[in-house]
Amino acid sequence: MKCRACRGPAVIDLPAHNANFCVEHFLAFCRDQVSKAITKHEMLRPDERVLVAVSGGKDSLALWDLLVDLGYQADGFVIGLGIGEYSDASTGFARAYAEQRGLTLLETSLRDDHGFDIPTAAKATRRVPCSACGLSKRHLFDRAALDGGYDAVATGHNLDDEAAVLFGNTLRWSTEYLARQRPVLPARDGFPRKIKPLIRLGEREMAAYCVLRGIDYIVEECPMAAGNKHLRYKEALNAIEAESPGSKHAFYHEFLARAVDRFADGAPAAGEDGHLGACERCGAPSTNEVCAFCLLVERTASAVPVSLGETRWARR
Ligand code: Q46
Ligand code: ZN
Ligand code: ZN
Repeated sequence: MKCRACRGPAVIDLPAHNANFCVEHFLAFCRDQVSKAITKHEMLRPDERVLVAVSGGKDSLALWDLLVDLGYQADGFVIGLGIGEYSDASTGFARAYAEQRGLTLLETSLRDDHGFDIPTAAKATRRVPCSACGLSKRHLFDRAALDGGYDAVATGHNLDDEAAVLFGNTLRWSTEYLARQRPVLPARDGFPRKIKPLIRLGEREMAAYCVLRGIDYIVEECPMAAGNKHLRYKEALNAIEAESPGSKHAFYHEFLARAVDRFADGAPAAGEDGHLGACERCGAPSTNEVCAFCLLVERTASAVPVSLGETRWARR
């Protein structure tokens, strides 16, 4: 197996790209893919500041590493979700990475700063944990970006993630979600710009990138992800990809090139589905007097804290 660029011994094969690479050229390939995504979708200008949503997993740490390597002013932000040891370990990996590289990591803890954690929120709201978790992350990342004067929030969603979400949205023809499934959401009405620079790289590439760059990350999946439909969609897409390399890339990127605009009519523009004002408690943009995050804080304030093992979501 020889590297496509230098003909030296290759360490990784990428069937979707019909290529093998040595360490040096694989890392260059990853940088190139991120650079292409940023330029093509006008995600970030060289002088802009970006806040990376860091989880301690391979994707967000690789993203942070790649953005810094490409010369962007990128700081990290991690949220302690309170999902047992998983959260403690995740935050630990984020801190260790930032420390080793001398980078700035902003932190908040749901339990210490907002009075609840995800297992308690899941029980109190009687909804899947990912619902309170996603809501909290969106709210806190937006707030941190605006407070810190960042131009954009970058998330580590990779090609596998985006293709799985697209698969789910297509199975149900969720036209509103299809219209919004873009790699860049422009800043509007008090929300910062959101960007996904890893859309040209898959999970396997991100894991290899971390190993080759010496980045330690949390390997375990979130213990509350059981029942998450996207895991099944990923398995289905992996089976197709194994038979037909490049399918995931074509599925998602051809959707962006040829289809996403066709759904634009079905998507309500900002504020169209209700007047967008400011939450009376925290000032965040909201269609109601009190935003969904402040309602969650209120709802969980009186809840008895539960540990991860007490919830029906924990994998055993
Ligand atoms: S949303 Fe759900 Fe993740 Fe939150 S509860 Fe875990 S699996 S961490 S990306
Ligand atoms: Zn090479
Ligand atoms: Zn609020």
